[in-house]
Formats: sequence, C-alpha cells, structure tokens
Amino acid sequence: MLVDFDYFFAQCEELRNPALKDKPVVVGVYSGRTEDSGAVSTANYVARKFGVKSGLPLYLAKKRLKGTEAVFLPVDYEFYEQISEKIMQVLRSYVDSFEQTSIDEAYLDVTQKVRGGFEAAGDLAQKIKNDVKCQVGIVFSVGIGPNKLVAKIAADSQKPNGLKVVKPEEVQHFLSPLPVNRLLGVGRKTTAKLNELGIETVGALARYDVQKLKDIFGKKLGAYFHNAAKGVDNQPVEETDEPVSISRISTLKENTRDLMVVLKKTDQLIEDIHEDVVQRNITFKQVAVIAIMTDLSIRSRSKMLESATSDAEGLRRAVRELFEKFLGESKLEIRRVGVKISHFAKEEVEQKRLTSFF
Ligand code: TTP
Ligand code: CA
Repeated sequence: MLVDFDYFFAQCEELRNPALKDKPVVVGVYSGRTEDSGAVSTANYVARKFGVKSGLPLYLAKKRLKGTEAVFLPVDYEFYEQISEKIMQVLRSYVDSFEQTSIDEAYLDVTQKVRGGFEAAGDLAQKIKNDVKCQVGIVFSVGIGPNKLVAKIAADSQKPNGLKVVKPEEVQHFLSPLPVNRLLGVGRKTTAKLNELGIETVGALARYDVQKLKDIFGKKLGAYFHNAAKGVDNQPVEETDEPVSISRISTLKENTRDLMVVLKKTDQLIEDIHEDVVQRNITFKQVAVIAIMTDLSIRSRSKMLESATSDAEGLRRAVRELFEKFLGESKLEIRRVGVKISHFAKEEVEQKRLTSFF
C-alpha cells in the first residue's frame, strides 16, 4: 500500500481550526520581501477549484480567490510534523514492514498480514483509514498494488479520500492509458522526448523497443522506463534510517535583528548538526536557514553549495551569508532561528536504488 495524506498542510490547519473547512485554505511560504511575495505550499480542495495549487505565486492565488472567504496561512512545519508522526505511528501498527518516504507519504507492506489477498488488503486499508480518521482526524488516499510502483500510481488516481486496489491481473489495463509523466522519474524533459518519439501513454512506452530506449536514455534508465511502463518493480518496502534533511531550531533569548546575536545561536545549532553529519558519514549540498519572526510567520532562505561537503566551516559560511542577506531584506525581528542541511550523499557514493536517484 502507498498511503498519501490529502492536501496535507492545509488539512492540518483545518484540523486545528474546523471553521476553515468550507472555505478555501491556502498554506504558503512567505518570502518576506513584500506582504504577498512567496508561493503556495498547498491548498485545500475548495481552493483548488479556483485553480490554486502548490507552487503558484501567492499574489496570483489571492487574485484567483478574490471575493471568496479564502484564508491564507503561513507554513507551520513543526505542527504538521507532530500530526504526521501520530499518523505514522497508527500506520506502523498494521504492517509487516514500513517505509516512510516523506512527511505525508509511506509504503506499507501488508502481504503477510492479508496472506496475499488483494480483497483483504482493500478491507484492511478501509479499516486503517477509519482508525486514522478516528484517532487523529486526518483523511488520506491509499493505493494497493503488487508492488510499490503500482501502489503509488493507484493512490494518486482517486484523490482525495481515495482507496484504489489494482490486482496483478489488472496492472496492464490500469497503467496503459495513463500519460507517461505519471511514472516516477518521467519529468517535463523526458516527457517531451518521449512524445517526440510518438510515445504519449504508459502503454505505448511498454510496447516501445527496449533496445531503442536504452540507446536514447542510457542502459540503466532505458531499462527502468521499460520495466516501469509494464508495472514491473521489485523494490522491497524497507525502513530507511536516513533522513532527507537534518535541522535544528532554537528560540533566541530575546527578539532581535542583530546578525551577531543570530550567528551566536546558529553556531550552537551548527555544532549539533555537524556532529550528526560526522556520525552518519554523509555530505550535504544544500544549506537553509529558517527564521521565525515575532508575528510567528516562518521564513526561510536556502543555498546550493558548489560541491557536497561535510565541513562545519563551509556550513557556518553559508549560514552567515544567508542570514546577512535575509536581515537586509526583512524588517521584522526574529524570535527563533534554525539551520537545515539536505541533499545528502554517502561518502562512498552508493546508489542502491534507481528511484533514490529520482
Ligand atoms: P503533496 O502530497 O504533493 O500534496 P498535498 O498533500 O498538499 O495534496 P494531495 O496529496 O491531496 O494532492 O505534498 C505534501 C505536502 O508537501 C503539502 O501538503 C505541502 C508540501 N508541499 C510544498 O510545500 N510545496 C510543494 O510544491 C508541494 C508539491 C508540496
Ligand atoms: Ca499528499
């Protein structure tokens, strides 16, 4: 099973304040330059009817929702993480093995639990949905299939509050008519390239000569596309103890706009993060700083380093640069500061699974 929480950040906001439920709800990241600069993180389905979705600039979202009772809220990641953890805990109690892939998504292997029966898996999914709704108050969509690839596409096919079972004998029929970009790893450029070859659907990709695909996309990727289009996927559902990012956040003694005070605090956070980096033997390529302002809005700035590093000094430099720039752009005082690193690579670059590359 793949479980994907519906309109997650916005649903968390509805949970905290049920009066929002019938209104368009938009959760956004405010960049802080002007009142409306920034982008939509997500929106509830009421807002989506007006064409508001992730990534849309906030000023456009406001325009599209003009005249409605729309509510705009800043991202409160810590709150969403708490809710996410509660749900994940409930999900874990039902599985043979479990793999969380993001704050709002997890794979559940229930093969043993249902003795391989797809109908029983559907019943189990309904039971888990009811349990999570009752215990946490959140709804999600679930896809069930013979492997992770099919489960994920199935989950996407009936959002929100969906439950879709694709039995092994139905895989071909289910995948064939879908556009190629529904496959993991087929982005805008690859889609364009495939379309040029006359391949619009997953079915057409499955029928396309595998050797030609390998010639065009390389051996590994060509083989992956061929298999994915046929719904073939043998990746196990397995717990990964590797986080996607490492972050630390802390409250300042008093609100400030003083760079030195901010950096003194972030130095402590950096030390902590660096210890984690050394222990895990990883390198990182992206550095972000987070500032929670006196009005409790959350701002962040990030920077991609030129090359991956595990160096504390490089991290300090990047954090300093980001806060210098941020303080120059924002007028409010800062209440809490955070540092986050991401885009990890193991020291001895191992790429066990192709999808981890995507
Ligand atoms: P998604 O699962 O892509 O979206 P969603 O849960 O909001 O909506 P649905 O699954 O019903 O289609 O992303 C999960 C959360 O990640 C989302 O609630 C907010 C966050 N997010 C961003 O902050 N920016 C983005 O561009 C995207 C796509 C998601
Ligand atoms: Ca989701």
